[in-house]
Amino acid sequence: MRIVVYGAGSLGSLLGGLLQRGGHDVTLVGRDPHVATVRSEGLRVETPGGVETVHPDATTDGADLDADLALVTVKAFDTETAARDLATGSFDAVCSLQNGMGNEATLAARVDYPVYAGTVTYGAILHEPGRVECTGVGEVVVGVHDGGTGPADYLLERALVDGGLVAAVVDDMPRRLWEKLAVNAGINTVTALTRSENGALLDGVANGLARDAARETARVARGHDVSLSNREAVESVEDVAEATAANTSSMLQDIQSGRRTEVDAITGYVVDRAGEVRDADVDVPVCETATRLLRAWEAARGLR
Ligand code: KPL
Repeated sequence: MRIVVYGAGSLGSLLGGLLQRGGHDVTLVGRDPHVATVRSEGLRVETPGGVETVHPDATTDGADLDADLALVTVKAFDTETAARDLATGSFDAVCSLQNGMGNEATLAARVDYPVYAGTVTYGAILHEPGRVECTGVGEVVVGVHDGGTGPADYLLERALVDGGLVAAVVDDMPRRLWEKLAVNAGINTVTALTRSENGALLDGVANGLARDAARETARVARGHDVSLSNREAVESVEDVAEATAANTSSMLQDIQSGRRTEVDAITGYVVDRAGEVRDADVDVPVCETATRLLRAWEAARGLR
């Protein structure tokens, strides 16, 4: 199958590399010098099972591409650019595998292909151009954004499962997206603010903060009629922190590289949606404080 992975950061490079290794024809869309290195030397993929160099296509130009499937792995704030590019190409389906909420709506507003949503709990680090490491084998869960089944279910399942990923197509995507949001609110935010690896959240003060952020997210989800209990949200945070204990979360990688973070699409989104819940007392103090701290960090560096 021909698969475009639009966004060759840590996660996109890992998924693209694994799918190429699994027998698909992958094209990575990203930036130089990573793209130039992948073109000239290939992509070295380091997993707990071994190291392999694969040779996907790679390009810095995401317009006019043609494939069976496009997987979108750019940062949430770059989704609009991805949507414009993908609208000029030809695909049977497009699937957002990004952090944060609302990315599918941005894609669906531009492209004519069926748009799917997905969550990923693999840990990945792009150590240098052309070298990506899998720091935690998680899973990829995809489905129709609003729930139920869709025309490309089979295509997605074949692409991901045949490509060797731990993956499933599900029919309860809204709940899955909120659960992943709770994971990102707990893990990404707290690891970014405490400058720690995911595993550091398994105990101590950081654990309490991550649990509180997850509980707040679950409460807001329920305020929007999504059935996610506090316990389920907290368990997901702890399960993912354990499975990706050695990983540097994507938000901490952003902070370490002086890049803009996905705060607006994660805890910023939780805070916004909390404000919309009527007839209920939904306080989100941890998400609110974390959002203000991260935005202040970005503002001080001219990133917003
Ligand atoms: O989504 C992630 C991220 O870092 O963005 C997790 C799954 C929490 C892995 O770190």
